[in-house]
Amino acid sequence: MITLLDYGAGNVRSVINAIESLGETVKIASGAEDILAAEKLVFPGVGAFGSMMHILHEKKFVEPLKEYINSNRPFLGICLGLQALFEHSQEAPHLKGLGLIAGSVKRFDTDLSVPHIGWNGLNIKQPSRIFAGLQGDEKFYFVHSYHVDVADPSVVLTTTDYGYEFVSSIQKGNIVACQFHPEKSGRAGLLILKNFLETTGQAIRPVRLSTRTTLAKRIIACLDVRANDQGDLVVTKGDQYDVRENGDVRNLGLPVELARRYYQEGADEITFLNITGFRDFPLEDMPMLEVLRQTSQNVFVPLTIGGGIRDYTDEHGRAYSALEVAAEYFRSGADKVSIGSDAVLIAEAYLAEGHPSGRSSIEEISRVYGNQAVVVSIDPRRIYVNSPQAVGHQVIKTAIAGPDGEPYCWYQCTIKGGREGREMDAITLAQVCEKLGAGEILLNCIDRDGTNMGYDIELINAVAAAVSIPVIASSGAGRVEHFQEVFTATEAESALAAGIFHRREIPIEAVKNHLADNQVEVRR
Ligand code: 1PR
Repeated sequence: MITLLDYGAGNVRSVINAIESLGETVKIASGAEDILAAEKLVFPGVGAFGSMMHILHEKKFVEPLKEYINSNRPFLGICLGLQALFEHSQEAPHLKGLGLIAGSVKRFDTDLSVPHIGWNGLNIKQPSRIFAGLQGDEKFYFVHSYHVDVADPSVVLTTTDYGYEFVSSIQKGNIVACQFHPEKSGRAGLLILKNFLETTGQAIRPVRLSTRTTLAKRIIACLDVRANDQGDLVVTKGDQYDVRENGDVRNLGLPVELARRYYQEGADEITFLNITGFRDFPLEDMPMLEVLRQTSQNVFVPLTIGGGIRDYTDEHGRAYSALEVAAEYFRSGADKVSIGSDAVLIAEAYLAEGHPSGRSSIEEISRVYGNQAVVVSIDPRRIYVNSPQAVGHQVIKTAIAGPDGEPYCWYQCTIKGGREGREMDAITLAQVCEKLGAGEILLNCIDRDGTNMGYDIELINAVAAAVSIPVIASSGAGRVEHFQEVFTATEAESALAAGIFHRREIPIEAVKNHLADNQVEVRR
């Protein structure tokens, strides 16, 4: 029996699913007695250090946790579950950590994008039984803006490189804690979890040891989902956002099945976009939640869900906050939520007021679950102009001239799935959303969507240059060379595609082989 500490973190469902997939049963600790009686304790956490410590005190978990950990029984801390063991954190300087490991938690100080999101390796510093079966060159999934700074090097189990070398896991007696997410790191992650759950086994040092690790570029499979005219939930795909063929909604398969296939084919992340979410209300739209629950039971890479996330009042006059919607998605197995139309409206209000409201969905969800859990999905289209002064928006000089030879363009944001253009440009939107707490930008392009013409490199460069959070390139992938182009001609950390995967034109493996053959770091 595994006891799991659930203080309301975003990834609890994923950890439970992963442990259950290994044949173990999980008991959620409801009070001090459950912690003190535990045989093995897992402490998963994702989000903000401050709200975590507040909840641990509110639930009177702090003293029993210290007592349990000091009893040297098996303990596994994940992400914030690692950071909590330290004395304090720059993320909440006024609050103390558990102080069981000497040292503190620091924000990444690098020119690279923060949060550090994606698949990175481990420099192994000492033998451990959690490494049984690993080669040593596997990559694991990280999503964090802060890392631990250890006072006593003897507890360092692994380090990882991201701008500089940081401690990515520690081991002290039966205590193991890691910054990365084994529950979301595919087969390699499940192996680490399995090794922790088994109390026997030798401490080993894998054969393929690295001295330096590299963050891989991510290949993301995207499933645009909606109900077809018969009311069935299907994966569809638009051509420049038009999903109808001969009047019918294109049906490219079932969401849970396709997600499973892409996981097995090596997708680094999977994104579900409920493309008619703006019409209905997610918490009434149970099928989408069910898709997430089923998928997260056997897909162990990060899941993002988007569509309809906003404050909402239902027909009974019951008001729901976007935070409630996001909470339901996280409880159902999502690791990140994606906000589309609502982000444009929030940014418009921000620019009109000149200051944040503090109550927007982006601010509220990032405050509770951490900014790494909030993706903003942008649906722009090109508007050509003859000079930068022609409009009051951020304009770029383009090498792809307009229909009348216009040498400039701006990227108009749209809402409601491209149906309504707004007086907002994509660069400004990304900048405002980063300020409000978004952790990543999903940068689609209506002009390129479903065209197989390749990504809009100019758009991606313009937005990536304007923000310090990771940018996901999206729309237009048609050949393996398009992925190489986007990773060599832009700063994009990941590339998303849909049509070519749904239509089985190019397998994910072929994309990764091509990238690896061209010296682009990928997860194998
Ligand atoms: O506005 O918060 O309700 O969210 C709605 C979400 O659904 C947004 O993320 C929006 O991007 C998405 N969406 C809305 N309508 C459509 C449509 O296609 N009619 N799909 C749509 C967006 C963009 C990508 C697509 C890439 C790759 N599709 O997700 O997968 O363009 O396609 P490709 O590789 O085939 O070129 P809200």
